[in-house]
Amino acid sequence: MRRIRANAIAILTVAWILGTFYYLWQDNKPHATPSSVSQPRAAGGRSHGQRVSAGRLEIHRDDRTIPLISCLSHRTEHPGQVIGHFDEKAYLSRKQLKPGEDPYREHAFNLQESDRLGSERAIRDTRHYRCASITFDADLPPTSVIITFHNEARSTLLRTVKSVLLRSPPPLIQEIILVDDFSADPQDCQLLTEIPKVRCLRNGRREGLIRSRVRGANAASASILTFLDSHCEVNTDWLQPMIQRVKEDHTRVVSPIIDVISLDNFAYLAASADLRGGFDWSLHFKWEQIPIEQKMARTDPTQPIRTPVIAGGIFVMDKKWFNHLGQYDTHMDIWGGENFELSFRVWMCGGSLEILPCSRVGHVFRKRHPYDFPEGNALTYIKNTRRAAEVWMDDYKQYYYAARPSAQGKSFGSISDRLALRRKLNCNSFRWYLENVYPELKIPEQEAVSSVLKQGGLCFESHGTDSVGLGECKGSGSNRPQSQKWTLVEPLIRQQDLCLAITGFITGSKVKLEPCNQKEPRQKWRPKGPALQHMVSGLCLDSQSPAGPPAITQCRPQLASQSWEPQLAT
Ligand code: UD2
Ligand code: MN
Repeated sequence: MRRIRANAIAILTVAWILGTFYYLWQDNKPHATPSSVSQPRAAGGRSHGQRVSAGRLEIHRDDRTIPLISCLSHRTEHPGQVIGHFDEKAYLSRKQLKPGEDPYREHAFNLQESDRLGSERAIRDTRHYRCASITFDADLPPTSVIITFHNEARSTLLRTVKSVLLRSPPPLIQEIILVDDFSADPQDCQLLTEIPKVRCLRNGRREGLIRSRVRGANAASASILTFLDSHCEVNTDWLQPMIQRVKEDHTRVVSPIIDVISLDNFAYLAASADLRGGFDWSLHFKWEQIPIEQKMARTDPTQPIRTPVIAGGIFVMDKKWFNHLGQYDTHMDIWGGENFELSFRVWMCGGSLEILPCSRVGHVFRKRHPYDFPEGNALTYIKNTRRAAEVWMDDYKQYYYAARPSAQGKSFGSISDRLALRRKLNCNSFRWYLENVYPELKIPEQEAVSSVLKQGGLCFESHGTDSVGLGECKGSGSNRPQSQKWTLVEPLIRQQDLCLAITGFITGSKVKLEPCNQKEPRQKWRPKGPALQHMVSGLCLDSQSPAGPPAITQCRPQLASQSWEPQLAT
């Protein structure tokens, strides 16, 4: 009896050991392929498929199951629901590159590569790792996405639209408004309306991107506007940071970091996170490093970057604020300059511009325009930037004209409605903008040519650090002493850092040298024939007599004592 019991225990022990081994062996078998994941197995309710769908997970399997779930939810939930049953193959196949055709000709990027990529490729999440842990309000408002285009390639346009639908939380996308700016084929736009949320507006004639965007904005039904170019790919969680910032303060106009999609092979490349938008006096946009003091102060790489201007194509703005600030200058044509006009207006009229490092959008930057400009590229850019300069830059527009002499005399239409807008909005001056937003933009040093101021055979000269008088002319060219070299850059008569100033505003007041200050009324002069007139008192520089100390007296330019003949000193 005892023997039978011992045998039974031994058999049970062996069975238990064998059972355990079998169990572990089953568990270590390679995973089923995703296609077999949904096929439940009967035994013991331990099918992989049931684990995923019913969520009955065993702790020691978690690390393997979680990526499977996220992959599944991405693959099966998203495309079907947000893209619908759009016949993508048919859409793309109607516009294929013909054998031997130059793939760059029509769009100024490699169309062959773009077509080959498909519309749903994965791209690298280029954000700083800390961005992934930022949370957003649960009740962010939805946005209308506005994409204007003229003869865009179908594959890039479709990828732009699909990336928006696939990489945005669906409730945040109210609609995608495509504004077809009179492209050759109306179907490029029209066919895309089969995709849920996509609307298409077609211009009856070519309007340019500025008026097209205004049309899109007017048609938008959401309270927040999001503008995109037609050859973009938005990246992970691109939208929430922008909507969050605008929700917190409707006067903020925000843009993402714009990553680079190679125009040759369509590789998605991360852009530097230390850049902001800047420009030179010719109103040429450029990316520039954040000023060093600001860089040092940035302890949190997820924080917004204040930017003097935006690149122009990709930004989010409250719709009411867009309308309140006067939308865009709709007398600007085709392309260019509207980003300066918008940027100056936003800053000068009470808003701000930011780049948000936790929002990333890729864009195909091109080297040339693939489309025509009915009035010519250069003239259009000049017209648009001239309008921006004339309306917003006050006296500083002189530096724009100095940097772009060809702009003078070119027509730019009437700006009275924009000037009225500026008055109505009670905007700050351009000087305020330079001092508060873009102090790094330096006022150009005007060509400083040094001259001698001759009177009779004598030369106007400095004595010591502050007094002046007439003296025998000495040397010539580079041998001439510094004390006899003057630079006349209106309104200053300058010798190095010292400037000629009057000591009183009445006739007979003596003149002297003092540290230059452009704003000091006592230092302001202008030429009046051969004489030099003090601008505020209206009196003229007079040597009185060769021996007497110079002073200001009533202007009589015919007097020898008031006649100064500037001659080049070098
Ligand atoms: C940049 C901006 C662009 C715009 C421009 C200055 C980015 C990424 N891009 O130039 O949005 O602010 O600077 O004006 O910041 N388009 C039309 N009608 C036209 C011409 C163009 O709808 O007559 C469309 C075009 O298809 C594209 C968008 O406007 O979707 C911008 O044109 P672009 O891509 O040639 O400009 P880009 O990126 O060189
Ligand atoms: Mn573009």
